Amino acid sequence: MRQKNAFARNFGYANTPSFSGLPTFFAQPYSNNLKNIDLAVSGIPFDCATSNRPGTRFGPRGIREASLLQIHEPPYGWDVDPFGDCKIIDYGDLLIDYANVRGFPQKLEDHVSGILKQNVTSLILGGDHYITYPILKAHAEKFGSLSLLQFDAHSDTWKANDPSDIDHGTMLYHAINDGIIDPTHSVQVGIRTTNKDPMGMNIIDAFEVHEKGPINVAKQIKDAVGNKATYLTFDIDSLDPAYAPGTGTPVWCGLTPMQVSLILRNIIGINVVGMDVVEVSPPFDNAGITSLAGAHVAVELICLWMSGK
Ligand SMILES: [Mn+2]
Repeated sequence: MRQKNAFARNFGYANTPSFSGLPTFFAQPYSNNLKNIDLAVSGIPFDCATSNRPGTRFGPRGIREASLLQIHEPPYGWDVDPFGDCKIIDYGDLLIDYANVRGFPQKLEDHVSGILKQNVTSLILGGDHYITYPILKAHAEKFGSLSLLQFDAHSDTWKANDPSDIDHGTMLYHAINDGIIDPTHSVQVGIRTTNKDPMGMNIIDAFEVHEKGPINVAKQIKDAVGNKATYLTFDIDSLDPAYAPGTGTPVWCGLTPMQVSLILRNIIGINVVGMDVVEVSPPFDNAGITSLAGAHVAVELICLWMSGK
């Protein structure tokens, strides 16, 4: 039995208002000590790989602040209570040298490897979607070839020549060629942009989600990823711009939060080994709804990860 996380249960009551204090993720302790920790949440405020409009460097801060709006009771509709039963810390942000973009990928890979080596699971708050590439490398080093479960409007597998390119639209092309993602056991959900070469990835586009419904889609996902070590990356632009306008490259006809929530709650049992939520761009947000969506997705991913343990 895990030690109860007493800190979490003091959050949101009259003596510890959610609107005061330092805005850590879900009011979890801010710590750089990974000893006996189950999950480290860290921010990667990097948006130099953005093809359209930037701003996701403010994503981790936006998600942290929005996370404090969530009720402090166990997340609704799940059979787990991560903030009561897991030891979760806010591991802070990776310090990025904005003047040394070329040095960033290795720095990020080392950051994630440092978490995984302590047998702690990593949840990353982005940042643009490029960051998933070094994160995947760190996970593949530990777990071998990975299944990728990707929620996204874009495939991010557009062909590119140079693996050292720092680009949020080609990193999965390189990751598949590297062999760190096994495309036959990977699924992209919510796609609605054209890429003639899917590179063998299983694609459930946004139209298919609307037509078939989330329960059927969940079954397809479970069949595809099986028991393989699965990395889950959630690009907030998988949601329709109505729910997530604050993102670099919005595309209409996206998923609804309810569809996402139902999909995630019906793939319990898959072997999630790492997670990220990316592309939240507060400067383009309205009323904080994209940050709010990012914070809710992050909590849902934590519940899914915990449910599969
Ligand atoms: Mn993406």
